[in-house]
Amino acid sequence: MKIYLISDSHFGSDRGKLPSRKREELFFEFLRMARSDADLLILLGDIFDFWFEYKHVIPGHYFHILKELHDFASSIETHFVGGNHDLWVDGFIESLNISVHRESFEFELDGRKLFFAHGDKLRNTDLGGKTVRMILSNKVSIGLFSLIHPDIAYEIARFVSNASRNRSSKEEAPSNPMPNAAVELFEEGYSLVALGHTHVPYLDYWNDKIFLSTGDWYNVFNYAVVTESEVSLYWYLENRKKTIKWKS
Ligand SMILES: [Mn+2]
Repeated sequence: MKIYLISDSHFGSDRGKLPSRKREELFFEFLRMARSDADLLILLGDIFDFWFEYKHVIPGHYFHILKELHDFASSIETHFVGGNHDLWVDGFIESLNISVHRESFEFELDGRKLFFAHGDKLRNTDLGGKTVRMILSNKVSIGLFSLIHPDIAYEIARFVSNASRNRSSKEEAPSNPMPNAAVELFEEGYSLVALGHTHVPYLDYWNDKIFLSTGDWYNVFNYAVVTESEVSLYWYLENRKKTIKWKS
């Protein structure tokens, strides 16, 4: 069994290492590769720099991504875990055959309990990131936000989201890439804790357990693969990877 993971592509934002359209093309390449190899794909948050669902409107600039994801999900089981930029989903993503998890996703592989979340809630996140999640998780603000014309709403979101990203890249360059909350999860019995959000790729042991930070598809271009025997973190553009084997 091969579980593929990818996070933090922030599609729609042109502030990454490459413009969004170029990152999307690379992502489609990645999907084609994963299609012939993966048994399961987990989109671990902040795939979209901003995602908001209206009753009658879907954002046109995401059309190609949505189409590719729909095609992919029709043959490979696909899960979407909400990030702080894209947790407001209300049926449309599900209509693409993708399972949606607002907070986290758990999976059992070969008797091991695996925990997947975007991770912003497990860290002391910056104010901007919190603001976006707050807007996107509160029923009243969602209701109010949905009254704004979508073109204006997406401009507001772009502004807030840029502010959030700038601040997180300054504040969150984590000297310790593993948040304390991960230790609690390990102590609860999880063998793997996999998080996104920091944009810092990291894979290492915590005692006999494994902590994975999925990096990003924004500046570094990472993805990860979990199997019954090992966990690998890939640097797609550099054609390199780090692999560690399960200890127990
Ligand atoms: Mn994030």
